[in-house]
Amino acid sequence: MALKDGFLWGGAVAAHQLEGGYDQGGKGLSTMDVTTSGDQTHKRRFTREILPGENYPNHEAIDFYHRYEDDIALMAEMGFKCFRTSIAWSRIFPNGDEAEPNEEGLRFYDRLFDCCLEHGIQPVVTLSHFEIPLHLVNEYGGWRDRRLIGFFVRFATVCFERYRDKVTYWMTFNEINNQANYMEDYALLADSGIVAEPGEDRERTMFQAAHYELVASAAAIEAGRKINPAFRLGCMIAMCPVYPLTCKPEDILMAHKAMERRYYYADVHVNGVYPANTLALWRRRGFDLDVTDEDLAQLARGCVDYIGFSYYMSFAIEHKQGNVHYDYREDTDLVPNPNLKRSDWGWAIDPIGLRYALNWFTDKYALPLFIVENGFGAYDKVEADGSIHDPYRVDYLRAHIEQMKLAVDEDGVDLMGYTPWGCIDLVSAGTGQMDKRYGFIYVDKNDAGEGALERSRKDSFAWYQRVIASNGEEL
Ligand code: P53
Repeated sequence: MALKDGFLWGGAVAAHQLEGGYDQGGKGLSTMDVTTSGDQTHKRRFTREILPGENYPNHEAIDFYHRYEDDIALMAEMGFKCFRTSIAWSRIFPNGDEAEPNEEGLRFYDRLFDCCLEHGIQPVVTLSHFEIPLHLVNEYGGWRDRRLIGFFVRFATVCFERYRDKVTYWMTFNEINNQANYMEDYALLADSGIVAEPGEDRERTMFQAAHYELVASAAAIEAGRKINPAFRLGCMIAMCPVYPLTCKPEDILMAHKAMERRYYYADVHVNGVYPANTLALWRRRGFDLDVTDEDLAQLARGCVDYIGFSYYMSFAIEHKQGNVHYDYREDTDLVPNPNLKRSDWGWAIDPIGLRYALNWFTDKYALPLFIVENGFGAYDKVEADGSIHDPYRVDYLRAHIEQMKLAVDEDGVDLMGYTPWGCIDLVSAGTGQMDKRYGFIYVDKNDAGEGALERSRKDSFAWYQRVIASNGEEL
């Protein structure tokens, strides 16, 4: 038996990608409520307000807000032990900066978590998953502003106190390192609510915002521990290992530098201090960041208990001539890995990369790990009889679970659980599409927003049910 008893099999989603009900229950607007849909060739756009004639896929999403009871029953049918979702900050604090929370928003998550627990499903909760109250962007410029630390800690504390006896597993910021790709507008916006100004030094902006987030995360963790010492408080890292394209020393060092840039956030979460490489980079750039002694003390008091991470793909990089400082530039220096196939969205399929990632985290941090996202975004076809055959999804997940088991069995990785992403079809974060599907449960809705929102079981549903029932033995 590779996996321990009590292994947390389940699935993962995020509030804005499935709830809908964007203006229900006293909810305020969130950044994702004013972000349009896109597709493979068109980027999503942040419009700052709701404009007529635009398609905002998160307004309705899959209407989980009204249908969660039936959806959780389907997850229970698959045998889920846990269900990872996020709390929409703007349901609890509609503007983000109020003194008192919105009771109706709190009650929604009471009902949702109670429903999970009645089915024997543990909620696993991310506090900030790619959205913040829109007011915090318009009034404060998002995480550019130090005052967001206080607002976030208040939000986290309210959630910890309210759901003290319902939720054990928490994560502070989803894929906090996604913004390492700061040249992509979406990366800055999703994580930090930052709209970059023309000509601004985006790298500096990113490091400053990420610093405030890391301090806020540490302060929340310190508060959470006092509220319930049994809480398990983690971070969440987007793990895309960066491989050297060749064994040229320049490429090896380039890949190493890329890994430092993508994962310094984990160093801070785990060790409570900035690594030397990041401090050296700030010095070299001449960044005079707002980092106080009290901040540094706070970081050290709020280290995580475990590392949650997503894994979809690996990257490859080569050292380009003239890049004397081995700076990581995700938009220009990544290259296709000739050894790997890609999804329809260009994501390299690399199951062994998951084993590599599990080993890398374990060797570097020696903490329990939780794979809180993994999955295959694909187009699905509904047959005339309503069935959906998705062997490509099963192939992807099987290959990754095999590698995950090897990491536990042969490499000694301490793994808490596995929650594939988008266990029910939902709105894609990157493109805003519905037709980029990850689910075991199909949702009848397409990119144009058409469909009756009915749910049905794909072939992968019964497959995953068997996987869970056999604790990963029957793949
Ligand atoms: P979508 C990029 C790279 C890796 C993970 O992504 C990413 C992204 C952002 O697009 O995000 C995570 O929906 C994220 C989820 C997201 C999921 O991966 O673009 O935590 O919110 O939906 C899949 O296909």
